[in-house]
Amino acid sequence: MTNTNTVQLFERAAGFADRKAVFASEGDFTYQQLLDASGRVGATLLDGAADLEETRVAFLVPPGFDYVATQWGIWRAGGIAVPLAVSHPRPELEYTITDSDAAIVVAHPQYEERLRPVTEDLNRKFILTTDLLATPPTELPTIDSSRRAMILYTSGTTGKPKGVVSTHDNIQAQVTALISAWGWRQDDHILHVLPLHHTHGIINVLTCALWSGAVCEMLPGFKADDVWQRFIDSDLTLFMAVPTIYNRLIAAWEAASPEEKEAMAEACAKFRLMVSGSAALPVSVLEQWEGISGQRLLERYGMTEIGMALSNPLDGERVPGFVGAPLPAVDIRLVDDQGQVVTEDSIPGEIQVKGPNVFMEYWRRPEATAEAFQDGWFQTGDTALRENGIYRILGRNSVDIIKTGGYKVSALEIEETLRTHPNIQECAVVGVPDDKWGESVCVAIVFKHDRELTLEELRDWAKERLAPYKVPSHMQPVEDLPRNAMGKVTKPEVKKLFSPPADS
Ligand code: MCA
Ligand code: AMP
Repeated sequence: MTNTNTVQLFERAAGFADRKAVFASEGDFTYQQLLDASGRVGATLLDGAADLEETRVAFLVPPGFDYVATQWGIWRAGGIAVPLAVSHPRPELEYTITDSDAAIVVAHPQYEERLRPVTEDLNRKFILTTDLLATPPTELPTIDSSRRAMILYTSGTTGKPKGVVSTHDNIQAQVTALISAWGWRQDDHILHVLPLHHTHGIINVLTCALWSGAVCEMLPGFKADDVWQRFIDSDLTLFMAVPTIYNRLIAAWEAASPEEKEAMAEACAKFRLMVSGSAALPVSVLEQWEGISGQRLLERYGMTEIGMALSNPLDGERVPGFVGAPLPAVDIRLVDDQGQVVTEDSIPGEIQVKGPNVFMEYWRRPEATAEAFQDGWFQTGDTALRENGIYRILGRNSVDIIKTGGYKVSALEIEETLRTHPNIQECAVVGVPDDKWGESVCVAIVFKHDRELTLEELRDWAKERLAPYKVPSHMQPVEDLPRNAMGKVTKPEVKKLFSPPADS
């Protein structure tokens, strides 16, 4: 791992002082304002201490200037940033705060009512962003870049989400690979519409922009009509999103008048790059988008544990259905079922990754961390093949990992929660191909005698316990779950119950 010793993001920001950094609903802010505000945040968090010494600070702040000032303030005070998701219900927030063992919880006033009671019950220090920004800046510690910087929660094949710990060096490596591959520069201006508790929104969009001295224009969330309006009205050069978002933009374009369509196409012409990732981009979507916008989407492949690993080129051919070649400083190998490294073209193998971009550990899970590596290579669980140096993703090793709307969710985690419903005897969750979401979460349920639920009742109950993207979209009541001779539920058979999806 490279050790550059200091966190360059802030040193670089001082060099862009008077340039605009963030455009948000609260206003426009320069890099100097970001440095000043994050200095105040850091001072409040330190509360007289010299260094937070990797204290976890969880924060629930909507996309905008306060989010960035809080994140930077945590980092500058020597803390570990644990972003909470604005869409999460109480049990998910509680899990993240508890598992990360966050001593401090920060909330924007709009989430005070939601978060203060949780924080008080858990006996953590609660601070509002308005109070964070009120303290005058003090001297901040020098942070060695090999230190832990961030914990992001990601679903895996076992139960509850795990905290992925990245150091400042990891973040720097992930960012600089993208800066060089995608030619980020000071005069870039990106529209940010992604959630800010995952790598795509935090690293690829926000941190790359701020590393470059560019403008990050942040919307409160994704709404297709608002995005098209920003495309038309703003001087954007870059856009990055998941396939579901491109689908939604296509649907909005289809519903527009001929004059509006003309303005939309004209707006797209000014972009220098549009990127898709987090889930497989169907070739039909790539083609439709190219027809509408004149932009061939650059598809890339990544994972929370590694940042981005493979990317189509900025210049040169972007082959539909392929995710391109390894990014700078990222080593990739494919390993077959027998554990042999694949050297020939067109033979499938698991993608394994090595490099300074690869995360440090799963938070307080040394066994899971050890299991995730083979001879120092991180095992992604994704299968791919290589043709002429470029890679095509074929799928995942585990049927229990579902990608929906760009979010990774665990079938087992959802099953565990649903089984706590008093009417549910047994259940099996699967991901089923879906035009809108990539995959949709489907559940087969054996109800306790005479205690059936409607899909709506099930969803209402589940929404109080699970993130909205984990809540099943389709449900199939069954007498028994399909099982093999060993008594294990056969997920491929469960999937068949949903083709075409059955809403009951
Ligand atoms: C939301 N809903 C869903 C889903 N999500 N229904 C089925 N499947 C889903 N996945 C439902 C909600 O329950 C709600 O239902 C209604 O849709 C609206 O919810 P809302 O939260 O407003 O959804 P949305 O705003 O329309 O969300 C669509 C979205 C969002 C904008 C595409 O899913 C999104 O931002 N996705 C990006 C995720 C992302 O950034 N992933 C990167 C992970 P009701 O109306 O009944 O209440 S990082 C990663 O993967 C790696 C590193 C990488 O390679 O990037
Ligand atoms: P996450 O754990 O949320 O970071 O999601 C990472 C997973 O998203 C990867 O392991 C892949 O399964 C999937 N993924 C990311 N980018 C792509 C892509 N371009 N094509 C197919 N799958 C992708």
